[in-house]
Amino acid sequence: MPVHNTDIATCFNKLADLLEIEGANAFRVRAYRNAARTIAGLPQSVADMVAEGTDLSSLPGIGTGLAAKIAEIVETGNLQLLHEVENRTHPDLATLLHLPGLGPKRVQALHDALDITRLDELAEAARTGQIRQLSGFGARTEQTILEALSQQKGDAARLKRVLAEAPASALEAYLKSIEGVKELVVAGSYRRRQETIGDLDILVTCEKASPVMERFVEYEDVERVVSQGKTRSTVVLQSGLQVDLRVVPQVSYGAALHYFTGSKAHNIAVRKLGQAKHLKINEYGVFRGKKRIAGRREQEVYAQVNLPYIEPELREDQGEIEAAQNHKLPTLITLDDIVGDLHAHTQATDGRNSLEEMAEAARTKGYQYLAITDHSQRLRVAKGLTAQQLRKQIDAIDRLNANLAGMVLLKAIEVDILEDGSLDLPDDILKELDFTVCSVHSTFNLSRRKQTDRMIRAMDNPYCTILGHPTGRLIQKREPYDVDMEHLVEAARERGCFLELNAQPERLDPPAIYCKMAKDMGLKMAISTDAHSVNDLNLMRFGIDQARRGWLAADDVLNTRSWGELKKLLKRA
Ligand code: DGT
Ligand code: CA
Ligand code: CA
Ligand code: ZN
Repeated sequence: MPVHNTDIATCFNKLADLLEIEGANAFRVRAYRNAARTIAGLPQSVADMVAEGTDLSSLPGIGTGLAAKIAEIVETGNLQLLHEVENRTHPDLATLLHLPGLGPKRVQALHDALDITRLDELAEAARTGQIRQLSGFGARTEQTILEALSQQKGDAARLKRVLAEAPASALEAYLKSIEGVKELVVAGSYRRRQETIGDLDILVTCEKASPVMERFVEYEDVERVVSQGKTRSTVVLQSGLQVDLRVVPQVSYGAALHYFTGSKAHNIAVRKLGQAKHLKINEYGVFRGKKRIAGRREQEVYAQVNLPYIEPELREDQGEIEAAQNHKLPTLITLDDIVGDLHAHTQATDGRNSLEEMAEAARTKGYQYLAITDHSQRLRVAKGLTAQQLRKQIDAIDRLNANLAGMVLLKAIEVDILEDGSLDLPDDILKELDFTVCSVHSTFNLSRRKQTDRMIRAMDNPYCTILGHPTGRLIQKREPYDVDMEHLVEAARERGCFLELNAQPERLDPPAIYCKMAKDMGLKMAISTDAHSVNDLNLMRFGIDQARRGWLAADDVLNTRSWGELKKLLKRA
């Protein structure tokens, strides 16, 4: 069975979780988490690198110790150290760690006091009111746990799209190597770039004699064959991911691609337009009576119902059909439109690289600018900068910029929005900066009115420029805080502030509907990676996916503009 980068990352994350519960050294825990992130973000397969004899310790954040552990996982499929730690802790405890409201200390406390190791035991204890009685826990924590558990149930079967990329491309390469296979596309929600996917839908065209169906179920990563037929088979991979494979004749390729890309609601709307013209539209083509009049290409399906091509990211039946009829479809932003990044950390706080390394990486990407936005003083999870330290960083950036050709580092900060809506650094240092990203990192559980007021008060500060990760959600892990987004967008626009679209694949914050709302209300957004390493600058593509699902064009996005133009936009009246 091939070892994917995500397998290695999962292994390290699990190890970090268990070590954290054990109370291991924080740097050691962080080293494993950082390694997991690095590996998950690599474009090439680590297993291939090992096979080629590449020195893994040349990767950022990977020392010789970690390199040896990676090789061990690739070669044996296991990590001895993880087994050892699992044996002395309790492997199930790690799953508890990721629930909102629970950290390593609390997980340990639940285990010690109530012998809880599993989610069902936790649910039971929460339902019977045992948790609120523990010291360090309250009724509110108990409630948070219950809500998180009920939310997890419906969600658990879905996989974050980013985690499906490696298995999807491995399977794609395998299927493409089978004789007689012509076209192949991963369709469904994966192609629509949804945040999470229920399963993979792979569409293939091939020559008649192709053994693709036989070979599909023999794929080495298949755990279970759910069904096998001539044109349609379903398997479950070792990871639990389900894959549907459909084979259609080449004349039907476009119609099938349209059908299996979905969404179902979009398909139904298009089919209705067909019915009005006495056309039948299905996965085999567009038919008038018995005669197939189109279907080779996806575009033809739309053309038959007098529509221009609609990008997969828009196919949710949320106004795209009407927009297409009225020639109002946006020209969606692409990665090539991006000329800089407005949110990045360095090792001055919780990033991994130096100013120089970040600048060099941005220059290599061809960016015109990169904003350095380290954390502000009070943030507990990171060693935030004091005003004095920030002043030093400003000087360091000025010195560096003097020697940077064709690229500029912007002086900025990710400043905390405190509970009362004030910013975590004094105005007289904020005014020295090119702009600020203002973020909520604490007190997530305020009422909707209080949370909204808090964030609006932050924007009342004339040095507030961009609201960072505006809803605070972590996909499948932490619910957004309760905030009135419409009100927030309106307030931002009135004050000359902007919203960030955070590109971290576990954030993708705000969700696409709010990107569209911001656009409709005339508010531009910054698509930012929130990079914590040079490698993270590559996360921009996930932000682009989300922006496209939010209907954004290049013009709706701040960092498609030169610094000269952007500077004018960011300046508050
Ligand atoms: P998922 O897997 O839950 O993330 O979402 P999808 O959109 O990938 O849904 P899936 O895998 O059930 O089906 C793939 C596509 O096939 C779906 O997007 C549209 C099409 N499809 C499935 N069932 C129907 C149906 O009953 N009617 C129509 N018109 N299309 C369907
Ligand atoms: Ca699917
Ligand atoms: Ca499916
Ligand atoms: Zn940040």
